[in-house]
Amino acid sequence: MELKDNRVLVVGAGKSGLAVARFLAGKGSAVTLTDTREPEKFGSQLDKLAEAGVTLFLGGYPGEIGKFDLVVMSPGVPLNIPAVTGAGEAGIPVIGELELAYRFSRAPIIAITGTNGKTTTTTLVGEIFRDAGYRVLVAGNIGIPLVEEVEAYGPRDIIVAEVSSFQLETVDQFRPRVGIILNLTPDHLDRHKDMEGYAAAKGNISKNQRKGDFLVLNFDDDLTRGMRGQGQGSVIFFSRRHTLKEGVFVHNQNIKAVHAGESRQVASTEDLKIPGLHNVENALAAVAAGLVMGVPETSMAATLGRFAGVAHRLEFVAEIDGVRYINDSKGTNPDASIKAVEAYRNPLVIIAGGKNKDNDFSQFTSVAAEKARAMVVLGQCADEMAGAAERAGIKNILRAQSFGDAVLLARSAARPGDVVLLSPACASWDMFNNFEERGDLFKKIVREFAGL
Ligand code: UMA
Repeated sequence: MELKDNRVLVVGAGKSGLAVARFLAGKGSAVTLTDTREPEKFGSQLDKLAEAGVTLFLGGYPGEIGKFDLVVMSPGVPLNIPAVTGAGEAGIPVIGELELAYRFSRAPIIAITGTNGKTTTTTLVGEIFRDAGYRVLVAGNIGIPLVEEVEAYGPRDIIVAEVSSFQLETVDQFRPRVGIILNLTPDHLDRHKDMEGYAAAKGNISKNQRKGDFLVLNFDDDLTRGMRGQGQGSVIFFSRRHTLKEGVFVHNQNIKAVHAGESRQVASTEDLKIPGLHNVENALAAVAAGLVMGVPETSMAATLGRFAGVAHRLEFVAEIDGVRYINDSKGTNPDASIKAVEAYRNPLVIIAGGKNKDNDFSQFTSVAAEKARAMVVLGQCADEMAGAAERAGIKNILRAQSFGDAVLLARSAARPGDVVLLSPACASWDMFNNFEERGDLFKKIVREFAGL
């Protein structure tokens, strides 16, 4: 990809856009970085970029798209903003950071998408390959823009990339050696309009795959089971519920892998440290990736036996007066939060609410009603969440005025033996910059309770 002296518009100056601007400036492009945020919101963060010759256009977008040769979008910026809608007509390519990074990658890529479980599976796959002796880059939607590190990894290394539907919407040639689609349930419908649009974006993970590549799909999920038709990669199914002729599945509480005429027993599901049935599925998908890349099953078994999960996903924070506090701030949609609720047997005090992404909460609240001693609602969609909780029969619904208030209310509602579960079923963007900030504040408050 020729970048020298190319005039590139980078849209969005968050993690992704900043990394792209730096990368392109390093390649000698004439970069304009634009963002709707006003300059004063950035502090001194952009000074270095300006010094490196990047033109900043903040507080709005430049009007004239025709003066650019390429547009690189940040994943969080919708593709229909007026500033870039003319690009297609003018023959100016519009790509995202994932595509740009791909063009400079030399290591095989294992790309992981799905509505839920992406971060856990990506981290676990990274650990599987690290334990097997590979040099591994774990990056992407997980928080490290791929473009930042991609050139430091060669053909003998492995790149494990968490990829979101937003990132997959702007790929062109992106071709992972192994693509994984974990599951598909409604999410980001405010951006993708409907499930069809959302599934189409996810499906882009496999569209350029060729013979010798693999597409790992969840056999138990009606939507992903049907996604086998795209691209030329071989499909490897995983299943928690069915015994498969070929693929990775659970049989008598054992993870079994049947591939290329060989049957292997990998590990017992009892040995998994990560809680919940959804995490069994994540483990199956990770094993499938290891299997097709030739990682020995003994090595995978060792990794599965010690991997304890990731921050903000069913993360244990502290036990105070017999009450366990769990940070599941990464529960940013109803389906993720349903899985969180299902992972516990104890009575729960659930903290939920935030920015709704056009989701319906009724299924979440009816699953929650089976275990909820109380639900604390907060954020922009507090009324909607409270309404759904009431209809589902949750008796004790508490309204929080602030995030700190929510944690205090949860603490006073909980009894010894209960679990206080922060799993909002919503994005954090009404009160925080991201779910990490929300989870970090939760942990800070809980640790203060505990005097830690
Ligand atoms: N902005 C605009 N115009 C808009 C919208 C945003 O100018 O219409 C600007 C904002 O003012 C802000 C910047 O764009 O300055 C933010 O860009 P971004 O939303 O793309 O966020 P980044 O900080 O670049 O982080 C992105 C991913 N964010 C999103 O997809 C929303 C991060 O995923 C990812 O870790 C990071 O790139 C590195 O690759 C986070 C996420 O929430 C974890 N992902 C969603 C999810 O997992 O559900 C998809």
